Amino acid sequence: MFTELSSKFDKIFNKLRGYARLSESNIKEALKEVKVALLEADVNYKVVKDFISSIEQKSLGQETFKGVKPGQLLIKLVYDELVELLGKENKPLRFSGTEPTVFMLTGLQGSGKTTTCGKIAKFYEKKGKRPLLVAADIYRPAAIEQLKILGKNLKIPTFSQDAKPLKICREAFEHAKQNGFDLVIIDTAGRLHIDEALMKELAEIKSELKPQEVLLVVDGMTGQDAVNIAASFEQKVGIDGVILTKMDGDTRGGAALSIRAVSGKPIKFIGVGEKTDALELFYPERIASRILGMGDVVSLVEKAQESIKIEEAEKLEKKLKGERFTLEDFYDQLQQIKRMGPLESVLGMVPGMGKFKGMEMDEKALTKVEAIICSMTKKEKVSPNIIDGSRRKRIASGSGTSIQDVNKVLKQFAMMEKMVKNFQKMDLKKISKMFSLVNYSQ
Ligand SMILES: Nc1nc2c(ncn2[C@@H]2O[C@H](COP(=O)(O)OP(=O)(O)OP(=O)(O)O)[C@@H](O)[C@H]2O)c(=O)[nH]1
Ligand SMILES: [Mg+2]
Repeated sequence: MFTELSSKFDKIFNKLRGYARLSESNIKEALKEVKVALLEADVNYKVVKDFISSIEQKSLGQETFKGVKPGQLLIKLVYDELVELLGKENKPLRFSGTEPTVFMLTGLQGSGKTTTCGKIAKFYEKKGKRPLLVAADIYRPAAIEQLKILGKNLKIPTFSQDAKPLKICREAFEHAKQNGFDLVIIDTAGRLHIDEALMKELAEIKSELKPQEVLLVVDGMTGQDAVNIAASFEQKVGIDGVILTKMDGDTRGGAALSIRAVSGKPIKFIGVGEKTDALELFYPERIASRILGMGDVVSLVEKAQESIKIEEAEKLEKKLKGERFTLEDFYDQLQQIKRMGPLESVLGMVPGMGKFKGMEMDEKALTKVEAIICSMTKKEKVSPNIIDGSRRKRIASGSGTSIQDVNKVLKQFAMMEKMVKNFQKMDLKKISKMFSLVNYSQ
């Protein structure tokens, strides 16, 4: 399932995995490749366009987290968007409260209606239902026989009659009521293309039997054509959901990824083989993981997103509550702020911090700061004012930097210290909230 798309995604994201930072052009490039991969998988063009622009927007203001590389974060964004596209969550089939429940399966010829009727019957029998299969395809020779054989193999009763489909369905419903069946599954006739007479017949059965679910069975290999099929059936009959079959084959993914977004109809089940138990409830999250093949990365990012807020809030709170603010803390704080988002925008929120505007906060600069701080003695880290000219020279040579670099760090530290003092005067809750560290209103 989705093997081609999966391996393309794998290639695209593997390139990003190693990067410590991602530039805008890295992201753009990767998203362009994602776009091509989706189009090649025959996903509807408009769906692809919206998909990419949504990720682009979200990736702009994205925070980074401890232990999570930007490439991994982008994978998570793509994953979230896939889940959204696939319909977020599984929508269970509806059941009637008192009378027998009716499911009606419709679709083009050979899409897998009859097979899926059997699968669904088995699926719900296992859950304690008493299903009755109804043979309402009187047009294709041997169609009734096919359902009967299927029912016999599954040990599930089949209802058939030498009559028109509407009458068969009506009688089947009565039969179910009389004989304690609580689930009526109607197998309707296939059509090669959208055929007015047959559509009318389906609409009649629907309005008479009032099924809890009218399900459109679509061959998963159809690609984005599935969208047109769904639109026709919706217009002429009205459908509640979609079942995609033959997903075990080498489907490109176009049908699965387009149909929900364009038709608004949820995918409820997928058929994954010819055997009668080859039916799965459709879970968008599982499918997105399968497509991306990166469940590990997704859960890593999710975990980091959860833990970071609590952990950082506790740390910051402790510092602000009165412990001495040292140069080591300074280093920690710089990294924290870096993770919170673009430095300029964070500092822009702090009164009197305009001086920091435009300050570069790249990985290299941080490494320098770290080296400089590491070359100081413990005493110096706590009271940097004792660092005189000769010590500055020693620290510079010890850290492989220049005296100017050391001076710069000490100056930045002094500013940071002032900022912390400002913080201490402010309400702690407000500060944490400002950095979105904890939501105190919860
Ligand atoms: N591999 C695979 N084959 C499937 C799946 N579902 C159905 N098929 C096969 O698709 C073919 C057509 O299935 P049917 O159930 O007869 O399709 P139908 O929609 O009832 O066809 P008509 O009654 O002619 O309109 C059969 O050979 C099935 O075994 C599936 O999920 N995976
Ligand atoms: Mg059939």
